[in-house]
Amino acid sequence: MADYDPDNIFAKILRGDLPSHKVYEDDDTLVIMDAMPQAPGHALVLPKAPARNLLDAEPMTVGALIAVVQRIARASKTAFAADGITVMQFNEAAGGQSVFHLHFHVIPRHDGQALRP
Ligand code: DGP
Repeated sequence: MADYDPDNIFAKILRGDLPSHKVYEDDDTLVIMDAMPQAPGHALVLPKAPARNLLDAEPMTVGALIAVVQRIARASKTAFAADGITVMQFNEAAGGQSVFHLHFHVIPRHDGQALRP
């Protein structure tokens, strides 16, 4: 697996070098809206700690992150009057990852509506 690249897009957002639509922040975690949403309300949950993906993240980092994923999933279900929530997470290019800083997708879903590609 490649090393962590400190100049990936999410690292730049976390440093404040690039803009983002922030929806939640605490000491360990930042939540932003996805710039290419697959459905309205598509959010991304990022650890502030550098981690390329789930395969190289510290378990403590993952623990804090998943608690926020749950919090955002619950809040999104209410805020977007969703029928369900999809949580997705990809690892390495072969696994569908395109930005190499660990993140979870949290996507509000409505009955009968497919995700945008
Ligand atoms: P993936 O690495 O495949 O899990 O998905 C990366 C996601 O990041 C994808 O849904 C699009 C989103 N994205 C890419 N560039 C930016 C950006 O500059 N800002 C934000 N907010 N999202 C981005």
